[in-house]
Amino acid sequence: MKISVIVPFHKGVHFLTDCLDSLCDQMEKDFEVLIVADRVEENLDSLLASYKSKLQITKLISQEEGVAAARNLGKEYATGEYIYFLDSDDYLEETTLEELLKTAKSSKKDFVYGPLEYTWFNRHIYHETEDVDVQQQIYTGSAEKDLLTGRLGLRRLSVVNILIKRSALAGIAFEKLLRLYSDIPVLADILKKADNISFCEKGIYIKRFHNDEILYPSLSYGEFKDRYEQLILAYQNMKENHHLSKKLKNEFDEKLLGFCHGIFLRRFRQEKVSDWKNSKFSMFHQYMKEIAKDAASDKMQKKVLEGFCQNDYKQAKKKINKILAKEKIKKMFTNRRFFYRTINKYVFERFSQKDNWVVFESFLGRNYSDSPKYIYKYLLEHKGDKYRYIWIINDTKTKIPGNPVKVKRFSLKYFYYMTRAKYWVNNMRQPVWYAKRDSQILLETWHGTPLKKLVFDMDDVYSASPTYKRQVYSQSRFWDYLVSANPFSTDVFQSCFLYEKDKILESGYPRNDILYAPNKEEIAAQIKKNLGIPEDKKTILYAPTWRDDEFYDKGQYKFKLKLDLEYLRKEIEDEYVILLRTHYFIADAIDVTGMEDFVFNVSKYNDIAELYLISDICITDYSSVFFDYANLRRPILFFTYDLEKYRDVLRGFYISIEDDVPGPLLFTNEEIADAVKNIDKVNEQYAQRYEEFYNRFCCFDDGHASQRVVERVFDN
Ligand code: C2G
Repeated sequence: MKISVIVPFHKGVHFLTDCLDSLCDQMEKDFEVLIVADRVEENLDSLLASYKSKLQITKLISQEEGVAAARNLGKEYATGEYIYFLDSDDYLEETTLEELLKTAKSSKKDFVYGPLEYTWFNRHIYHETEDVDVQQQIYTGSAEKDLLTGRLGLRRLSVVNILIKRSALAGIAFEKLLRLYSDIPVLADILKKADNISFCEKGIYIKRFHNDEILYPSLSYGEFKDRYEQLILAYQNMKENHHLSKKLKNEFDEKLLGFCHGIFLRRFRQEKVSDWKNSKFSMFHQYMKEIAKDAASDKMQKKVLEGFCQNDYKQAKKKINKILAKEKIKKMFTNRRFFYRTINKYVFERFSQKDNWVVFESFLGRNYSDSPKYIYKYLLEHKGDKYRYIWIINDTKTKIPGNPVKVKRFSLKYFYYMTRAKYWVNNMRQPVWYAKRDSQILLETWHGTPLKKLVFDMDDVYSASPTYKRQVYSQSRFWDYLVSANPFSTDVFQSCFLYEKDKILESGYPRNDILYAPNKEEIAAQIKKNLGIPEDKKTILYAPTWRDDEFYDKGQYKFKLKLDLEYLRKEIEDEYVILLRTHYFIADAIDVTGMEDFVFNVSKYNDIAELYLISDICITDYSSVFFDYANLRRPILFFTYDLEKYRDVLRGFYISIEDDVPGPLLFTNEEIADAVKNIDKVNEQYAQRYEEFYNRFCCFDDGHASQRVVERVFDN
């Protein structure tokens, strides 16, 4: 046996699948895989069984916790001439093992290492997508530089991707006490044999960052509360048992100082608990004393270091406050939002809370719409003056009944009202940095029954920032109530937001109340009139969603209209007009000049629910629009010209779009014209499915959702 690949495994079979697939695809075939299971709760055995015919796998069960013990156990059972550490969340190029082995043979060295590439993505996206973000480090061929000082920070020091002669590892073991940094002393031992190490440029290893630090935190980047204590342990261990090279000492110094500095700023200064001021401060003092002065990268770090060295908490705090105050003042004059936030913190937060103030926000202040609008209307009608109402609306000229206070999002007034109001009603996520106070109540209505997979149900987040999952997690912890439109949403919200069931309001969507209004015909006639739509024409609403991969900038998405308006005009203009409604993320304005009598661009229209009411047919795609529209029991057509890409590459759906949706999937303009002309036939064909869909997704809505929400949240 040439190589023993040791893979410690604790959590995340989806990661491990990528890892094992990449082992199956190795050009080099002479290796065994030792999977060391460390407190595994998932079904590892069935996964391993599926690789039985492709890989020579042995499963070992670690009796002790942690990666160090797992690697030691793997090493004990290894029979290969070489040992190779691979982490279960990472994967290899097809030629990695082959190349490393080639170099080992030609150089006759006991240790051969290759480069690491860092990515946020799974193997599929990494290999298939051209613009996938990959981070690389420059490799020089000098082992100490490449494995130690060249890697950005201690977190990246790792024994993975080093092919090691098993005999050369005799006497070297991972220290089990070092939960987060056990690689470092082993690396230090390896580096002592610097002239026995060789570099193989083509032996590439793909190290995967985790975009889900909540369910699957990685050891190196997860948020571990005791990271700095772990660092100190590693520091001690290195000092006592290993020779600490000057470079490594500097690296430790900088890291240790960085950590202490960060902790000092956040914890020591804020917390009233004296533990941090006394015993912990002194504990850090001991280690900081040994840190070289030049490890401090700026003035503030220097002061922190001095404070720690003198073991004088008060002095350190005073000096730092002075520097911080100066920095803050400078920032206040250059960054308006920061200025407002500072005023908010030092002024507004001191004012009393107003128990009868309610702040509403819909689609980030873009319009007066969606469930917040209908909850507001209900409150206004039934509670009137009992509450003071505030709308966050970027166009403050928007007409809103009841004369509420209107404020622009992130204006000074916004902070004033948000901080003082007891209630926040929102249909999207609130800013990450705006922490709600315990006494405030955040009613999250969300903005659609989920079709596209969301947050924790998404494997890789293609378009969002890699820290998206962590952000949504912390934001959703502040939601006191979450509105659900159907039992299906209730289930999904529990998994996609990791949200508790008893805080979910199974009320139906307030925004759909209008679809059940007794006078909806009258309302519709009025809306049609306001929009100038000829009375004798029927209307088709085209409301597509956005595409994750087509954008200019954050939140600024492109949209290329695939609906052939000229063609449709020829085919259906006698009977119909089209209402064109792009998603609120779309920045492109669609030009309908010359077609004003056939196409009405209603992309800027405040409330899509009103547009549903005046439409005889709805055409959409992967938008949650159809869940709401189905309440009207009117025909829905799906223009899914890019179905495969959207479903398989960009998102993944919760339901089967082929089998569950209440209308036909259409791929060309001809099919659309045909379906519209034969709409009765379509209705007949889909009657049964529509019924099932309606019962499944529209079962809570009955025109009284706002009332149920208000009773639960405000009357409680
Ligand atoms: N919407 C709209 N116009 C469109 C598309 C959508 O006004 N052309 C509104 C609808 O109210 C819809 C909501 O925006 O329900 C959300 O739009 P989706 O297309 O479903 O997409 P997304 O913003 O990604 O939200 O759980 C729901 C999801 O998060 C979907």
